[in-house]
Amino acid sequence: MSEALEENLDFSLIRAQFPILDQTENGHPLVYLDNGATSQKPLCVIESIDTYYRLQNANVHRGVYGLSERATELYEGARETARSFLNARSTKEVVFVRGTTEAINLVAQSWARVNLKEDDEVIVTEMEHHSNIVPWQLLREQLGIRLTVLRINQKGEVCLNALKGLVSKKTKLLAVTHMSNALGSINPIKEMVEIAHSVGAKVLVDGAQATPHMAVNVQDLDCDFYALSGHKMYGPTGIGILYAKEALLEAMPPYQGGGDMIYSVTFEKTEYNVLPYKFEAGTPHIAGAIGLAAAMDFLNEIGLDRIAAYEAELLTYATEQLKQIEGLKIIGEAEHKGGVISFIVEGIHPHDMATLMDQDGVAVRASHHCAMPVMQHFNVPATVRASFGVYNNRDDIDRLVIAIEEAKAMLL
Ligand code: 7TS
Repeated sequence: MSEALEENLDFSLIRAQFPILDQTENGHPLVYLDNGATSQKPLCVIESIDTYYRLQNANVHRGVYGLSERATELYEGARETARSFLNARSTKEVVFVRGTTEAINLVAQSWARVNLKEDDEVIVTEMEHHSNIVPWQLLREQLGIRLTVLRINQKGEVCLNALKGLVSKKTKLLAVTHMSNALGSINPIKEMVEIAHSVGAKVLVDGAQATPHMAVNVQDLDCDFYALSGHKMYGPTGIGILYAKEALLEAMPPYQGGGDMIYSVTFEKTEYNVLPYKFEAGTPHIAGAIGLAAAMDFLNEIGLDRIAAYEAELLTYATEQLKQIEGLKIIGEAEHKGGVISFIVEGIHPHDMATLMDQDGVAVRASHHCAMPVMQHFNVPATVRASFGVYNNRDDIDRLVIAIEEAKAMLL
């Protein structure tokens, strides 16, 4: 990673936005490398939530008094920020949900439940997070659909020709992650969408890992559904987005019933609200939506293309450094890869490794990363995963390397 690139990114200004990073862990300055699990929050996000609760809090879509009107404006303003961030055609296509998990379950239980029948097929890849596997298994129990797996190669990549061979008229949905949380692989979504569409199947993209690292343009991808989580992209927990094409949402039944999602209710018949409110039952996470919009503004201000270039250089540097460590094996070496390095060290269990690294102030995750089929593919019980954010730099990678070496010295 060149210093020029760090300067270009105003690195010290960005880092100063994250007060949580200015603390010590076990006597060492904290190095936070678990961004795949959740990212830290910049001051602009923290302050937007603080201001909301101090000065702007009221329920939305119901009060005629000023405070409620302003809260509604902020909430709907956040929806417009999200629409623009994803380049959706309309705010009707932007549904606020709890996160990626809820977005996928919504699609499974609303769109898929009424549009799929016995023997219809959902294809998922072998690198999916459990959030993009289990909802389809639940649907399999409910409808008797088939769940087919697109296998990955030893680098952790999907093969487009294999997908071409797999799809058929029976395929109704391809559910695929944009970027793998366990391997870092970035999938060729546009090409995969074309293949799925050629047989009339819809495509759901799990964008949980992609949105903090690269520009996403849902119209360009032409995906039918796109799911994301605020907390992985410098926003709050408990808020996320389901993007879906308007015609699909229009035809889908509500996912949950309650206040806000109705137009009128009698005991005989209920008329549902217009989009996107039909899918937002109950008081929403207003502060969360406002915080998420602040996070999107933060990403836009830096520029996602610059972030992607910066993190690509960081990944190259980290890969080179880690490859020099004897006995260390990187799991997942896709050509097109984001800022995630999963690894194992011969003779050391990943949990022991991560526990000792914490003693050095380095926070990494050791687990199956909620992607157990990926672990099975590579025949490992777990990996240690370092996942980068926009506030990480070469010094953090150097500390990562030292922590691994020290753990090795202790355990081997
Ligand atoms: N999809 C992917 C690709 C993910 O990485 C995650 C969370 C989810 C879905 C679920 O997101 P949620 O916000 O609804 O929980 N991944 C991780 C991880 O890698 N470590 O902790 C959570």
